[in-house]
Amino acid sequence: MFYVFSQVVCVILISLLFKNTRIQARNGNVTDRFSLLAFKKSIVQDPQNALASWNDSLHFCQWEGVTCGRLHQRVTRIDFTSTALSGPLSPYVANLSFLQVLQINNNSLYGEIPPQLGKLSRLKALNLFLNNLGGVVPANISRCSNLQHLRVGRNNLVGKLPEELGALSKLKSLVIEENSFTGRIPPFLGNLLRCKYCMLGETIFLEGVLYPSIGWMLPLLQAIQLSDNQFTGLLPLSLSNCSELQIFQLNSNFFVGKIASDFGGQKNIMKIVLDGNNFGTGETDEMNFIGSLSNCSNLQGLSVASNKLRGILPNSVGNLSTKLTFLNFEGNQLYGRLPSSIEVTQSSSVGLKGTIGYAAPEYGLGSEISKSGDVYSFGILLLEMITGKRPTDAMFNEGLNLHKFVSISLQDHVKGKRSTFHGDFEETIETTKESGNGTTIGENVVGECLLSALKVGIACSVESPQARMSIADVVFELNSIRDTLTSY
Ligand SMILES: *[C@@H]1O[C@H](CO)[C@@H](O)[C@H](O)[C@H]1NC(C)=O
Ligand SMILES: *[C@@H]1O[C@H](CO)[C@@H](O)[C@H](O)[C@H]1NC(C)=O
Ligand SMILES: *[C@@H]1O[C@H](CO)[C@@H](O)[C@H](O)[C@H]1NC(C)=O
Ligand SMILES: *[C@@H]1O[C@H](CO)[C@@H](O)[C@H](O)[C@H]1NC(C)=O
Ligand SMILES: *[C@@H]1O[C@H](CO)[C@@H](O)[C@H](O)[C@H]1NC(C)=O
Ligand SMILES: *[C@@H]1O[C@H](CO)[C@@H](O)[C@H](O)[C@H]1NC(C)=O
Ligand SMILES: *[C@@H]1O[C@H](CO)[C@@H](O)[C@H](O)[C@H]1NC(C)=O
Ligand SMILES: *[C@@H]1O[C@H](CO)[C@@H](O)[C@H](O)[C@H]1NC(C)=O
Ligand SMILES: *[C@H]1O[C@@H](CO)[C@H](O)[C@@H](O)[C@@H]1NC(C)=O
Repeated sequence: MFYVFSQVVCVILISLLFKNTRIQARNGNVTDRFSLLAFKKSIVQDPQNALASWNDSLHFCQWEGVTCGRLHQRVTRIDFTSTALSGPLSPYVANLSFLQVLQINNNSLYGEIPPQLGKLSRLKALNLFLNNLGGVVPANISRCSNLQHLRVGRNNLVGKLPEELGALSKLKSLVIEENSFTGRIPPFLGNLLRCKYCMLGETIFLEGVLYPSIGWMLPLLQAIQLSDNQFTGLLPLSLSNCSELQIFQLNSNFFVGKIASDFGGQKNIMKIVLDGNNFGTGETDEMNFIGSLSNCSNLQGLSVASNKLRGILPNSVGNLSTKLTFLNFEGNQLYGRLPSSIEVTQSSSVGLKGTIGYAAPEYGLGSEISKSGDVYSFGILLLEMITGKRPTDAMFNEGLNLHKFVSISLQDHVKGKRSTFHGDFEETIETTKESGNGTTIGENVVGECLLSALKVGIACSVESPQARMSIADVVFELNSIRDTLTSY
C-alpha cells in the first residue's frame, strides 16, 4: 500500500553487504526460522488458518505471509493484514534482522509492542494499526533508523509518545489516532521533515499547542488530523506553507483566535473541518479566510460550526469549489447576509442551499435531519411564496432575515403602524390593513387568508426547534385557510 521499495536495490545492497559473511548468513537463516516459529507459537487464535502453511514440509520462505530476499533467503517481510490473528506479538520477531516490513494490521494482537523491535535497523514499515495492543510506544522504536511508516493507530496505547521518535528522520507517515495517549504533542514532530501524513486524531488527552513553525517543519504534510483532543492556542500561520495539504481536520479541540490561514497556496485542499473549537475574535473580517479558498477547486467540505465566529459571510462564499458537498457555519454568530454570488453556487451545491437560507439553523448538511427542520424549511418556502422574497435576498443583512422581515411587517400591521419597510410586499400588507374592517368581505377574506398563511410561515420558521409549529398543526391551519378561501 504505502510500502514502496525496490526489491532489486535491496537484494543488491544486502548481497554486497553480506558477500563475505556466509557463516553469519547460515546462522541467520536458522534464527529466522526459529523466530518465525516463536511468532507462531505466541499466536493463540488463528480462526482463518492464516498460519496453516507454517509447517515443516515447506521452507519458511514459502510460508504464507512471509517474503524472503531472493539470494540470501532471509525474511524481509511479514504481512498479515485482516487475518484475525489473536495473541501477543512475540519479541522474537526482533531477531529477523533483515526484516523491512512488519505489517499485522487489523488483527487482534494484544499485550505490548515489544521494545526489542528497536533492533530492526532495516525496518521501513511497522504497521500495527487496528489491534488491541496496550502499553506505551517503546522509545526503542526510535532505533529503527530506516523507519518510514509507523502506524499504531486504533489500539489501546497509553502514555506519552516518546520524544526519541524525533530521531526517525526518514519517517513519512505517522498514524497514532484513536489511542489513549496523554501529554503534549511531541516536539519531535518538528524533526519529521518528510512526514506527509500525520494522523494523530482521536488520541484522547493529547494536548498542547501546535508549534508556530509546524508548517515550515512539515512542508510535505498532506493530512493533519487532530480531532477530539485538547489542543489549545492559535492556528499557526505557517500552516499556509504546507502546500500539499489535503485534509485539515482539527475539530473538537480548544483552538482560539482568528482563522487567519491563507489557503491560497493549498490547491489540493479537500477537507477543512474546524468545528467544535473556540475560534472567533469578534472582528468583522473573521470570515475573510474564505476568500483565500477561491482557487481551491478540489474543496469538498468546509465546516467551522460551533465556534465563536462573529462577522459577515463574505461574497467569496459564492466562489467556493463546485465540488463542495458539505458547508457548515452554524452555531456561530455570523450575520445572516447572504452574498448574491451564492445563488450561482446553489445550483451546483445542494449543501450550500441546504445550509444557508432554507435549512434549519440547528443543522447543516451532514447533520441529522429532523422533522422540526423540515417544518423550518417549509415555513421559509411559504414566506418566500407569499412575499416573493428569497431568503438569500441582498436586503437580508445584519441580523435581518426573511422570518424577521415578515414578523416585523405583521407587527406593524397589527399595531396599525406605518410599515418599517418599503416595497411591493409592504404595500400588499398595507392594502390588507386598509380593507381590514371593510364591508367588502369577499376581498378581505383573501387578505385575511394571506395573513394567516404568513403567520403559519412565521410559526414554522422560528429559530428554536422546540418553539416551531408541529407539522400536524401546519396541515390543520393550511386546510382551514384553504376551506375559508374556497367557500367564497
Ligand atoms: C540456511 O543456509 C544454508 C547455507 O546458506 C543452507 O545450507 C541451509 O539449507 C539453509 N537453511 C534454511 C532453513 O534455509
Ligand atoms: C504444510 O502446509 C502445506 C500448505 O498449506 C500443506 O499443503 C501441507 O499438507 C502441510 N503439511 C503438513 C505436514 O501439515
Ligand atoms: C478487518 O478484518 C476483518 C476480517 O478479519 C474484515 O472483515 C474487516 O473488514 C477488516 N476491517 C478493516 C477496517 O479492514
Ligand atoms: C532499548 O534500547 C536501549 C538502548 O537505547 C537498550 O539498552 C535496551 O536493551 C533496549 N531494550 C530492548 C528491550 O531492546
Ligand atoms: C511560507 O510562505 C510564505 C508565503 O507563501 C513565504 O513567503 C515564506 O517564504 C514561506 N516560508 C517558508 C519557511 O517556506
Ligand atoms: C487565484 O488564482 C489567480 C490566478 O492564478 C490569482 O491571480 C489569484 O490571486 C488567486 N486567488 C487566490 C485567492 O489565491
Ligand atoms: C470570485 O472569483 C472571480 C474569478 O476568480 C473573481 O474575479 C472574483 O473577484 C471572486 N469573487 C470574490 C467575491 O472573491
Ligand atoms: C374601520 O372601522 C372603524 C371603526 O370600527 C372606522 O372608524 C374606520 O373608518 C374603518 N375603516 C375603514 C377603512 O373602513
Ligand atoms: C532473540 O529474541 C530474544 C527475545 O527478544 C531472545 O531472548 C533471544 O534468545 C533470541 N535470539 C535468538 C538467536 O533466537
